[in-house]
Amino acid sequence: MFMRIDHIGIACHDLEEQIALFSGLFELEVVAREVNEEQGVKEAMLRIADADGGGSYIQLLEPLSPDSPVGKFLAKRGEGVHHVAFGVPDVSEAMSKIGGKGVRLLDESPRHGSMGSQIAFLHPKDVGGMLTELVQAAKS
Ligand code: V0V
Ligand code: CO
Repeated sequence: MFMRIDHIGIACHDLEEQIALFSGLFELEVVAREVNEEQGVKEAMLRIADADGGGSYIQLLEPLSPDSPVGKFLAKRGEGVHHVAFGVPDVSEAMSKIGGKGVRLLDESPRHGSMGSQIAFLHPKDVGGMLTELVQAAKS
């Protein structure tokens, strides 16, 4: 079902500061930036690898407000790993397969994600405490 780790999402207070840290430490290039109002984030993707069907990235996330998912996470746990996103060939199919095993889906249908992807989240309490995102990359 999973083809790769698409990205690791990291919550931070200041996106520009965190981009400077990660790109400086690991020599990663910022390949996309977006404000996603629906998800309540300002985010940047730092490329690790390219591949047919989707690459892999670090996603840096700054909340747009304190009551957004990332804002609440920062208040409760501070900066750090927020979610792990797996690349799937078909997000709707993955949602129904995994949902059929009793895992709570946080989205009824796929939503817009970074770089034109289709995304959906699984409840962390049903996945060993890990907020899990499914990603169907945009067709290139
Ligand atoms: C909360 N919990 C987490 C967690 N966030 N556990 C692991 N990782 C996280 N990131 C735990 C929390 O400690 C609580 O456990 C419990 O889940 C309920 O959390 P809560 O603080 O009461 O907060 P809720 O219920 O209001 O929200 C939690 C969920 C929410 C996960 C349901 O954050 C959500 O719907 N997230 C999906 C959307 C999202 O995260 N979007 C931002 C990324 P205890 O304390 O009761 O034991 S956007 C993105 O990645 C994009 C655009 C992209 O990739 O393209
Ligand atoms: Co993400």
